[in-house]
Amino acid sequence: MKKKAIISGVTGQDGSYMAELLLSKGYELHGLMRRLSSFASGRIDHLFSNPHFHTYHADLTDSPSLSGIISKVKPDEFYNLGAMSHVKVSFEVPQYTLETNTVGVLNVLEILRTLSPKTKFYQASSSEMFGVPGVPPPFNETTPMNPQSPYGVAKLAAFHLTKQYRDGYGMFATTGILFNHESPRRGGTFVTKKVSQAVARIKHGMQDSLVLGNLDAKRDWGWSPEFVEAIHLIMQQKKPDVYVVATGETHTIKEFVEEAFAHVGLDWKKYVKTDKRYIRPNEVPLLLGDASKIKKIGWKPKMKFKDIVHAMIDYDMAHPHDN
Ligand code: NAP
Ligand code: G4F
Repeated sequence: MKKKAIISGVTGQDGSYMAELLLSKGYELHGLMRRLSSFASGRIDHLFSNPHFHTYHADLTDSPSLSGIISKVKPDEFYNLGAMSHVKVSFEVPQYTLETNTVGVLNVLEILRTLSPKTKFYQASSSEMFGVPGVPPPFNETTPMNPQSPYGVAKLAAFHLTKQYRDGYGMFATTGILFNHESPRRGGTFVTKKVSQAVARIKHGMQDSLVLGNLDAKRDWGWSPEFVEAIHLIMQQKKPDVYVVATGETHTIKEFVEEAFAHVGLDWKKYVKTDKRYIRPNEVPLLLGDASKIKKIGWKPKMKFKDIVHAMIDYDMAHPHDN
C-alpha cells in the first residue's frame, strides 16, 4: 500500500520540494492550494502530470475545506507547511497572520483529532520564535523563546498547540524548529532571493540598484531541499518530538550581499542602498542554531553558506526574467 500524505502550502518553496521528495519515495500525494486571482503553481507545475499527485483548493482558515479533504483522504501523514511566512508583512497583517499561522494550525489539529487521529502531523515551527531569547547562541530545543513579531508569536502559539495535542490527546503531533533555509525557489520578497535576483538583473543590465533594510542582522542560512529531508526524517521517528534544524553557521546580510555581488565580479557598494521602509518595528538581530539533536537521528546539512549564495546567483543569472 502506498503511504498517503497531505501537504498544506504545496505551492511554496518547502511545499514544492517536499512534494518532489514524497513522490520520489512512492507516496500518494495530496496538495492543498489557495485560490488566488492569478496562477501561483509555478513551483509545482512540473508535478501535475504525475498520476499520484492530486491538488485541491483549501485554506487553513477555512475548516470545512480542510475537513472535506482530510475525511476523504485519511492521510498517513499531514505536513503543515502553509503559512503567512513573511515576518515584516506580519506587522502589517497581524490578525490574518494569527488566523492562518495559529488558528489554521488549530483547525487542522482539531479535524485530525476528530476525523483521523492516527494521522501523523508535522508543524512547521520557526527560529523566529526564539526572537531575542536573552541567552547566548547557539539556540536549541531548550532555549527560552521571546518572539519579536506577530509571525513569531503566531508560530509560538502553534508550537504550544502542537505540544498540547501531542501530550493531551496522544496524537503524533511533531515539529521542527527550522532556521532560515533558501533555494532558487525562495519567494522574491525574502532577502536572499531579493539579492540574488537583483545581482543577476544588474549584471544583465536590467536593473540599476538594490534597496535593502538592516544589513547587520545575522542569519543561519541552510538549503531548503536538505531541510525538507529533515522534516521527513522527523515524521518517520517512533515518537513525536521537537527538533532544531540548522547549519550552525551564521552570517550577516552584508556578507550575503558581498558574496553575491563578488560571485559575478561586481562591487556591492556601488549598487546597494538602504531605506527605512525595509526596517522592522522589532528585529531579530542574530539567529544561530544548534542541530545536535537531529544529527543524532541521522540528518546533517551539506550545503555551506557560499554554496547556497552561488547556487542562487547561478540560477538567477540563467533565469533573469523569472518573477
Ligand atoms: P512560502 O514559500 O511562503 O510558502 C508558504 C505556503 O503557504 C504557500 O504555498 C502559500 O500559498 C501557503 N499559504 C499561505 N497562506 C495560506 C492559507 N491561509 N491557507 C493555506 N495555505 C496558505 O514558505 P516556505 O519558505 O516554503 O515555508 C514553509 C513553512 O515553513 C511555513 O510555515 C513557514 O512559516 C515555515 N518556515 C520557513 C522557514 C524558511 O526559512 N523558509 C523557516 C522556518 C519555518 P500561496 O502560494 O498561495 O501564497
Ligand atoms: O529574508 P527575511 O525576510 O527572513 P526572516 O525575517 O529571517 O524570516 C524567514 O526565516 C524565518 C526563520 O527564522 C522563517 F520562519 C520565516 O518564515 C522566513 O522564512 O529577512 C532576513 C533578515 C532580517 O533581519 C531582515 O531585517 O534580512 C533583513 N533584511 C534586510 N533587508 C531584509 C531586507 N529582509 C527582507 N525581507 N527584505 C529586505 O529588503
